[in-house]
Amino acid sequence: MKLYNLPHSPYAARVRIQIRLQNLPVEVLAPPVPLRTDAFMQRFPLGKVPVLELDSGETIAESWAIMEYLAEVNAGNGGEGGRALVPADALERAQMRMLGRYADLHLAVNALFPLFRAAMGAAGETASIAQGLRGELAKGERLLASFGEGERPLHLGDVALAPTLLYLHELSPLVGIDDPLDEYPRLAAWWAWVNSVAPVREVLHEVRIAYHAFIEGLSAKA
Ligand SMILES: N[C@@H](CCC(=O)N[C@@H](CS)C(=O)NCC(=O)O)C(=O)O
Repeated sequence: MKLYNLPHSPYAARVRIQIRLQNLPVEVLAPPVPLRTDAFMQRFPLGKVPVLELDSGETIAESWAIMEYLAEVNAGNGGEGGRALVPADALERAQMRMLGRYADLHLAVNALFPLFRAAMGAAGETASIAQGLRGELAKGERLLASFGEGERPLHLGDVALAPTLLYLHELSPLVGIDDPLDEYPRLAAWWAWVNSVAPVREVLHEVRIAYHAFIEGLSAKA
């Protein structure tokens, strides 16, 4: 299998984390045709990265669909030495999906995208972006509290959320917030926990470096 990847993409990063955690036989490559071209759209209908290409030539887009597919076809422990990332219990699986949807439908839409637009130079109301960010982080704090105390194994929801939080750390200083998790102890403890897992920490580090290179590339062009 092949994963078409962009080094700074938080969505591709999720899948790269999973590949490493589960030790999956997936080759990570740049897209074979340039993004935002007809050729790309023809080959990959949704027009976004990441895309997983199977050995049969079928393609799967959308990071969550890719992660669930990889988890299903590697049910159990993943590749040799890998770990299961989908809980056996139905409630815990629902919580895993809630965390993933919180990352995509709440935190990204209402906090990360406005911050990205600000980073790209769009005029935006700093105070309202900061307020939106705090509101979404407060949701995450309550969501984690609703899951209860106690240790649990890492799951796909954690893998999905981690790159989003990395970007929030990178971008929140733009709106005057140096440490976005300062007032959210559960999220801060969760962040420390996921970063204690080497494949998570290593991929996040790669994304941070790639993001800085991407931004420097943009400002060199400007
Ligand atoms: N919901 C999609 C989002 C994918 C996405 O937005 N990918 C960005 C990179 S982070 C992309 O392909 N951008 C290229 C473009 O929009 O032309 C997922 O979860 O995979």
